[in-house]
Amino acid sequence: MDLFAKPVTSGLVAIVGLPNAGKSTLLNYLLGQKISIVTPKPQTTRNRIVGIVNDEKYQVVFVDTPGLHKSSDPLNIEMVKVAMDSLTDVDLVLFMVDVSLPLPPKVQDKKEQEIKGYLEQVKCPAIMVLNKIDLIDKRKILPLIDAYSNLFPFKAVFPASALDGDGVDILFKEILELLPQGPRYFPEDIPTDASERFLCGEIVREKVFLLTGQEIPYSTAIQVESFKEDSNTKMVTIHASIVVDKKSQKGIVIGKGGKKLKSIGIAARRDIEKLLGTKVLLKLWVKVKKNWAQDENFLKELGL
Ligand SMILES: Nc1nc2c(ncn2[C@@H]2O[C@H](COP(=O)(O)OP(=O)(O)OP(=O)(O)O)[C@@H](O)[C@H]2O)c(=O)[nH]1
Ligand SMILES: [Mg+2]
Repeated sequence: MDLFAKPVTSGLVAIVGLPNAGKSTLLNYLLGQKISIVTPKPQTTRNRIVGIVNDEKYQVVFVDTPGLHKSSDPLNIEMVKVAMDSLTDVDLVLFMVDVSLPLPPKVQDKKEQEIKGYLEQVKCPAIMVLNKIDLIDKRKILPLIDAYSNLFPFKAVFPASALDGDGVDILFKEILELLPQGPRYFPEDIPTDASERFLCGEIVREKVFLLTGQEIPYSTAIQVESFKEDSNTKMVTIHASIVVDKKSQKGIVIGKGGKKLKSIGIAARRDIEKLLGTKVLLKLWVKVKKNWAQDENFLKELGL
C-alpha cells in the first residue's frame, strides 16, 4: 500500500437485518457482481461476506452478514454471532427489513421490538433500508418510513428495491456522505477478500438450497476437498462434498438415478465457470456426518 496515497472516502459498512430481508441481493447490486449467494429461503448466508466497491474517490467495504434471529441451535447461534460481531468496528450500519409482507399488527409489533433489541447494540451511525418496495403499493411507503424512523435515531430511512436497484443510488450517495476520509484497506482490483475456493463452495450450497425442499438446505454444508488449476489448460478441477445430517437425506440429495445431484452439479458448474472465467470440472459427493451442526470443530472448518 502506498503510504503517501491521498486519503479517500473509505470505511466499513455492515449490512445487517432479519433473515431474507435482501441483504445479499443488495451487496451484489452494489458490487455489480454476484459474490454472495441468494435464495428465497431464510438463513441462506452463514458467513461474513465482504464486497469492496472502488472508485478514484472512495473505497467502501460492505460486509454482508447472516440474518438476525432467535435460535437455540449451535449453527444458528454462531451465524447470529457473526452478524452481531459485525456491528462493532464498522463505520456505518445498514439495517435492512423486508417491508413487502403484510403482517398482522401484533406480529409487526413483535418484529419491531425484536429489531429495536438488535439496534441497541449499534454504536455507530445507522441507515434503515426498507427493502422490496417493488412489491408494495407506493402509497404505503411514507407511513412505513414514519414507523421505522421511531425505532432508532437513524441518519436516514430509505425505501429501496435491492432486486431492481430502485433507491440504491441515493442510498449509496448517503453512505459516501457518512463515511470518513482514510486509506484504502484493500487493493483496488479485488471485489472481495473471500477465496475462490470458499465462493465455489457457496455456489454449490446455493444450488442445494434452490433445488431441494424442506429441511435439506438447513441440514447441508459444503466441504471443498480440492481445488486445482491446470497450469496449461487453465481448467479448474474441484472436488466437493455435500455434507448432510442423516442417511435418509443422502438419498434425497442424490435423487432417483442420481438425477438431483446431477442437476445441482450442472447448475453449480455453470455459475462457477462464470465466476472463475474458465472451464471447470466439478465432482460432487454426498457425505453423511451426523449432527455436524453441533460439532464445534466442523463449524470452525466452515468459518464459523
Ligand atoms: N421482489 C423483491 N425481492 C427481493 C428484493 N431483494 C431481495 N429479494 C428476494 O428475497 C429473497 C432473499 O434475498 P437474500 O438477498 O438472499 O436475503 P438475505 O437478507 O441475504 O437473506 P439471509 O442470508 O437468509 O439472511 C430472494 O429470493 C431475493 O431474490 C427486492 O428488493 N424485491
Ligand atoms: Mg444473505
